[in-house]
Amino acid sequence: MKKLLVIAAVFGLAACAQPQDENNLPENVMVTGTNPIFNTQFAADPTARVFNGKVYVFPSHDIPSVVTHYDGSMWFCMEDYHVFSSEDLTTWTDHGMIVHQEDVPWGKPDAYSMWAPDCIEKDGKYYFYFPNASKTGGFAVGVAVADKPEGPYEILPEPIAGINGIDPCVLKASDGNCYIFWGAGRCAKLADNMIELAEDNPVEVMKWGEREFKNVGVNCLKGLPSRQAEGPFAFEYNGNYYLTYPYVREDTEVIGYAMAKDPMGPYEYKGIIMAEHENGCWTNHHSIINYQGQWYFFYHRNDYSPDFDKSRSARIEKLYFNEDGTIQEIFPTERGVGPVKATQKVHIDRYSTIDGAAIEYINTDNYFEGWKTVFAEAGNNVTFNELNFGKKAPKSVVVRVKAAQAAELALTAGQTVNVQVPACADWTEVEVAMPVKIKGMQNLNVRLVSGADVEVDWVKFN
Ligand code: FUB
Repeated sequence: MKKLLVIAAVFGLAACAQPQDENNLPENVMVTGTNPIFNTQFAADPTARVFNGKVYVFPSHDIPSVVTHYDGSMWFCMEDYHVFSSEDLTTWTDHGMIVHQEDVPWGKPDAYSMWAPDCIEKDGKYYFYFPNASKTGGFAVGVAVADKPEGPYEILPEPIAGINGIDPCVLKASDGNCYIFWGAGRCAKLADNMIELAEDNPVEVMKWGEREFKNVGVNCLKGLPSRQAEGPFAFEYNGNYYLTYPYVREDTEVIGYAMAKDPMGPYEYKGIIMAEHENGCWTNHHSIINYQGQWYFFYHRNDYSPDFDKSRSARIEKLYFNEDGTIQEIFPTERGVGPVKATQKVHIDRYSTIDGAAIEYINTDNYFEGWKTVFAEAGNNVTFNELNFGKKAPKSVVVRVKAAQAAELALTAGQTVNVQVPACADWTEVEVAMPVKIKGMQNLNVRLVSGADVEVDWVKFN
């Protein structure tokens, strides 16, 4: 990479930036703090759980497709599961692969159908529920058991008898029972051993109301304006049970929800939590947790695969309830949740607000390289909220930039630093001494003051 020494006469100090290694983190650790939350692999259907004071995410793992659908198009392709954890929702550890299709005794070893999973703790054991294509046909739901959320997991020899379907979700209810939901509107009480359905419980006991069959699919609740439901996620809060799920409102999935006073319903449809993805990604699949007093909504979109919506990436937003227990609609953001340290590469293309600037992929041959912010003309700007400068004011700031002509950027986080950018056709790290002391939590605004067609990859304070 080309480096330039930029003399910032105004501040009297300038230096070449050193290569940056994201603070020497181990390979399995990512610092994102923005959406998507994982940048090393695709991660769909993110089921988040809080175990031992940490957030664990059990997603599906999309890989480049070797599977074709009945119409010959490329299809969902998943051969294993990884588990991720974080204490701050900013720094994520990939604990590696926990279950692989070739190790599932009852599953087809080459079906690539390891769809949306869940994990629940009971009496110190972690029960990982996963759907997979069964050797005997159709989908079944298997269980793998571990002593720790990150594994190692032991895969049980048989799937759960009585469940033919996808997308298991287990609700640990305050009545002391666990209920398993799956597929399009099924629910059953789990036996105490967590690996069988309770004997006195038939498989389809969900009091959905009268089912309606239409030529477009199955309606799961009478009066529910849905045509198909999958990916159920049930939880309990404040005396209410919530059944949240994707369904097709028009052409692609939204996330809607219903509420009940009993874990097994009847659930009454309440509305939308998240509308269709604007980019046309057909699926959405989510989970909801309360972590340290804040509710979070995990979901997915095909950010790192804009041309193929079966390769998806996990994202997070904050979720809020109304006083009557209903849920406020959530809108996808790039910024996601959690403060980001100013000493890390701050990818301002994951903005909180944007005015005039445009966001583009850095490398369309490798979308995992992420995005850049393009400032076409003076005045274009973006703001990145919750940037933590800590107690020690940084001495310099580095901007990774390309510029068609010499330009000036203004970086404002309470106080302003002006960065003179030379014309540079290749990515260049321009470092400028800080003329002001910036500390604490700030919102950073980056504005093009003069020049045109300036691209910024990231900003980092040293
Ligand atoms: O990831 C495969 C399937 O796509 C999931 O099981 C569905 O919920 C949808 O997200």
